[in-house]
Amino acid sequence: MEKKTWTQLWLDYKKTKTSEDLSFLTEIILHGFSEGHPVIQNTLSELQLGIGKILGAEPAVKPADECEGKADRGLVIIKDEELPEEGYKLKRTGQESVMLSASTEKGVLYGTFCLLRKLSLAEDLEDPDICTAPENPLRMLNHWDNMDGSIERGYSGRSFFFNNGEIIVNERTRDYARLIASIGINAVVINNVNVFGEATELITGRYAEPLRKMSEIFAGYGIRLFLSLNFASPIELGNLPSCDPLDPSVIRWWEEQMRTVFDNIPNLGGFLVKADSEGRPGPFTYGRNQAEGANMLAKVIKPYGGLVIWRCFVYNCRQDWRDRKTDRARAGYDNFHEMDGQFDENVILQIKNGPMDFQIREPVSPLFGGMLHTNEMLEVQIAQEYTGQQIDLCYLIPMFKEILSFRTYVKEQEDTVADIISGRTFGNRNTGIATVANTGDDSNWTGHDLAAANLYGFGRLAWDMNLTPEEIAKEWISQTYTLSPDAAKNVLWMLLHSREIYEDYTSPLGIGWMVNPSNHYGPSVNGYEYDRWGTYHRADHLGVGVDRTDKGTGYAQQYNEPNASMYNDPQTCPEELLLFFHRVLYRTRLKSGKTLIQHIYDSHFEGYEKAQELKKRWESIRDELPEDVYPRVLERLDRQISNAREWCDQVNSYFYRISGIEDEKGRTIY
Ligand code: GCW
Repeated sequence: MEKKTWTQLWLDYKKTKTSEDLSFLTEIILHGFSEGHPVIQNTLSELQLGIGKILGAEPAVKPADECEGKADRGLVIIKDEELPEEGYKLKRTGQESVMLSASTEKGVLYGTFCLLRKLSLAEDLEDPDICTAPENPLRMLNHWDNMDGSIERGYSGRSFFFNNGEIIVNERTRDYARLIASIGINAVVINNVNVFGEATELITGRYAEPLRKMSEIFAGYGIRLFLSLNFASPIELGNLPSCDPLDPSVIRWWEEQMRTVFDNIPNLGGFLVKADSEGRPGPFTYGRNQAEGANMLAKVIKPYGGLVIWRCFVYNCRQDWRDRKTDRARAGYDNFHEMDGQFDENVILQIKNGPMDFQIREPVSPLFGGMLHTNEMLEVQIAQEYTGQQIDLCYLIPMFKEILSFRTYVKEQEDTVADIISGRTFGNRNTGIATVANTGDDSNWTGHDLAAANLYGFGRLAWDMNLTPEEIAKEWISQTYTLSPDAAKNVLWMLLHSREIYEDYTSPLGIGWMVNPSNHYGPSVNGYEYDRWGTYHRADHLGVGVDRTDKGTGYAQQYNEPNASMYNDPQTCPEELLLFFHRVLYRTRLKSGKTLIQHIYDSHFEGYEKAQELKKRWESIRDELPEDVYPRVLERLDRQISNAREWCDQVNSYFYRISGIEDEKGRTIY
C-alpha cells in the first residue's frame, strides 16, 4: 500500500476516555445484512479501525446464527424495513448491548459513523436512542476540477481526481469517500461545470474503466458519481452541425452516447449542466428555452434512472455599466420562473446562492418560493472564492443556516428554503443541496486547516438542517484536535466570529464585489465597476448602493409578500443588506445612530482589529496544537491580517476621498 501523504481529518480516531466500559462493542453481530455487500464490508472495516483505535481493542464480527439475532451483548446490527432508506436507529438495548437498525446498507453505514462520532466525542452511550434520516435527498459536492489537474477557484493544491488528462483512482479516492460518507454526502460531481477539452470525453468510452472503478469505490460508501456535461458535445464529439435540443439527429446522438455511458458506468447518477452561462453553450443559442434543453437530456437518461441537475446561473455577462435597468441579480428568476411546471420529474434546478454570486452577504435567491412545481436544489460554495480563499478564515455554516431558515412565504407554513430543498414544501423527492467543494491534494485537504470545518459542517448540515453552527463547530473541533476546554473555546470563538470579521473588513452592507477581478482575492473597489459582468456598487460623491426597489431594477418585487415590501423599503430592509437593495446617502443615519459613512469606517477598522484577535487566540493555544498545524494556520492568519489591512485602507480611503467626509474618530485613513 502506498504511504499516505494526507491526513484523516475528523476520522483520525484517537483513544478516548469513555465514561463507562464499552468493550462489549468489540463484538459485532450482523443480522439481516450480508457481510459480502460492499457497503457492509466498508462499514465493518470502519468499525474495525474506529473501535480499534477509540477503545483500544479490535472488534470481531460474530455470525448472527450463533445468537439468533438476540444477542444481549455487543453491537447488534439488524435490519428494520420500517426505517426510511438512508435512516438508522441507534438504541441502547442493555447494559452490554447497543442495537443499530436500518433498512438499507447505507443506513448501517451512516449509523456506524454516528456511533463512531459519539464515541470520539466521548458522548454518553447510556441511552443514545437516536432515530434519524437525512432531510435532504441529495447531499452533494461539486468539484470544479479540470482534467489537467488544476482546480477552478481551488485553493488547496491540485486535483486528486485528475492529472495530466488522466483519472486518478487510488487509496486517496477511498479515503475521500470515507470522509465524505462519514458526514452523510451521497453524491459527487468530480469535474468542473465548465466542461472543455478532454473533460468533454468523460462520456465516451475513453475513460470508462477508471470512471467505473471510481464509481464502485463511491458506491461502496453510498455515494453516487455524477459528471458535468458539455451541452455542445454533439458538435464537439459527434461532428454534428448543431446541438439544438429539439433536433432529432441531436437527440439520437445523445441517446446513443448515454447508452454507452450508462453501460460503462452503471452506478452513474446523472449530470450537472452549466448551459448558456459565461460563454458556455446552451439551448438559447438555438432559440430554445432552458426547459427544452434540460428536458431533452432528462428524457434520454430517464431509462437509466439518471438525474439532470441544471444550473440557474444564467445571466447577461456582457452588460454595459451605464445600463441601470439590466440587473444580474434578477437574471435567475427572469430566466426560469416562467417555466415553472415545465421541467421533467428527473430535472432539478440548482440555484446558486446568492442571486449574484457567492458573495459574503446576499439575499436569498427569489427562485426559492418563486416556483411551485419544479424540483429545486440549493448551491452554496465552501471553496471561499469571494470569502477569503482558504487564506482568510471564514466559517460559512452560519451563512448557510441563514439561507436555509429564510421564509419564502410560498405557503403559510413549511415555506423556508430548508423546507423547499428537503421536499417538505411540495412533497417532491428530487431535491437537495450542493456545495462547490474546497478540497485539493494538499496534505490537509483544505489548505487552511480550519477550512475543513466548512467541509464537515456542510455535510452535517445537509443531513440535519436543525443543527446549529455552534454544535457543528464543537463536534468538528473535538474530533479534529485534542484540546483543553479553554483552548477549544478559543477555536470555537475563531470559527463563530470569522464570517462577521471577514464581512466587516470587505464590502459593506451587502453590496458585494470590490475584489480584484483577476483572482477575486483582495480589494479593488472599482475593479468590477465599469466592467461587463453586471457587478456594480454605483458609488459617487453622495452615496453608494444599487436601487433594486420598484423604482429601480425591480428586483425586490421578485419576492413574495411580505418580503417584497420589506426589501423595498429602506426602513424595513435588514440593514446588513441595505446597499444591496438601496442607494443610500453617506450622511443617512443607520439604526445604530451612526451615519452610513461612519459605519463603513468603523466596521473596517474593527474588522482589521478582530483579524488580529484571531491570531492572538491562535497563539494562545500554541502548546496544545499539533506541531505541523500550528505554524500552518499561523502563516494564513498573518496573510489574513495583511489582507484585512489592505481592505480596510483601500475601502476607507476610497470612501473618504469620494465623499470628503471626515472620520468622526479622527483616525488616519490611508
Ligand atoms: O463565480 C463564477 C466563477 C467561475 C465559475 C462560475 C460558475 C465555474 O468565477 O469560475 O465557473 O462562477 O459558478 O459557473
